[in-house]
Amino acid sequence: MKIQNARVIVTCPGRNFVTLKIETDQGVYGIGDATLNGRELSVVAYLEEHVLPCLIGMDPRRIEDIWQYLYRGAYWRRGPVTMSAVSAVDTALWDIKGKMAGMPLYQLLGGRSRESVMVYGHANGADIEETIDAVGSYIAMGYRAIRAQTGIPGIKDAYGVGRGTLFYEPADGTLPSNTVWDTHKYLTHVPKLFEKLRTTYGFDYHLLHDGHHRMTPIEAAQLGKALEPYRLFWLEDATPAENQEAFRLIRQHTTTPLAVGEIFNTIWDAKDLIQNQLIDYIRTTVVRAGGITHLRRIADLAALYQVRTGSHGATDLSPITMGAALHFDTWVPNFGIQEYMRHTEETDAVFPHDYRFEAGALLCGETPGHGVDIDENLAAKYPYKPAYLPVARLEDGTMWNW
Ligand code: GCO
Ligand code: MG
Repeated sequence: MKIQNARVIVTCPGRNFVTLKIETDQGVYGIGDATLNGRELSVVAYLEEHVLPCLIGMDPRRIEDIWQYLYRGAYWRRGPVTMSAVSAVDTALWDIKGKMAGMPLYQLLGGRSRESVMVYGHANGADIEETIDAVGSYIAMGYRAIRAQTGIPGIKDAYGVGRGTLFYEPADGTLPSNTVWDTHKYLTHVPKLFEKLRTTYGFDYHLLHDGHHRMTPIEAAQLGKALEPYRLFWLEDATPAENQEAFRLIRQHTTTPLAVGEIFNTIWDAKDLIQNQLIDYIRTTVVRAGGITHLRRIADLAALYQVRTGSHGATDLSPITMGAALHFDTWVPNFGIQEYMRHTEETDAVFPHDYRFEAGALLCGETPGHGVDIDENLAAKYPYKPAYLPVARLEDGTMWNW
């Protein structure tokens, strides 16, 4: 069996998605997500110029060997562009293997560990009252876990608050837009949101919050401590994790569970965090961290230290990543939760899939492979449009983390 053809499809049904399609000499094909928000075309070039020519003629059944070939063989390891490309190849090959075996992906991984995958949705509002209402509407939709973000008085365009509620995710403009940040104002305001949420809805629902890399370790420690009475499921990206040791300081001061890793590419980004038990949830996902093959290694390391998974599932990852992640989640023994920011109807139409939402959970389907396809004719109707995430500056103009 040989890889006969491999090509990249770029489509923008509301936002940009990069898809790799690998075709075999036996008529079976597989698809993988290669989307890197705001840097999409760099992965297209990496795949087209440097990866796809090597794949032609290879045996698509040799997933592990091809992974090692692309990782070790490149000499230049890791990094978001490389690893998004490796992930796309790996995901497409697992899709092919599933189709060849006539089995859904989770069966190939070792079978079902749970009946459904608990997800969390995104509730946000311009102020506390709006966020409270948004959480209420997620509860009405059946969610059992909800991430809550709110606008902060005195901060224009705070992270996590924006146009529309269900499909929120800012990536607009041909150049990044500017936002302003002030951690002092944020730290004063956010505990009030969670106090109000618990008074309104009680403790039967899981609440989550994303700090989006804005705080220093000691500020994150203060927030974690202030939120303890409201028993969060997790506080995410409390501080940037380039220095994994930074989490030790947060950990020393608070029992609020910590999650990090949506921007990690490999097990090395998470190794110290996991081995020193500095986090509770690891957020790596299929498209960012080397596909199913590498994600499994990260999850297995995490399991040794009672760290659970909580895969990134924002709308800048295509339904292919969501589909593959759900098979992974259905199998992985140390599953925690799965993020689920809904894709728009246009996106869902371009990527027909068999997963479905039910009672606060997602269920992967039984279609062989990962269960997600691409309608290429429809995809062609939505050409690529440059779109960037915003940037953030402090009030005095200093560049900060968005
Ligand atoms: C999350 C995230 C995302 C990111 C986005 C960047 O927790 O869902 O932080 O919303 O901002 O994926 O492209
Ligand atoms: Mg996040």
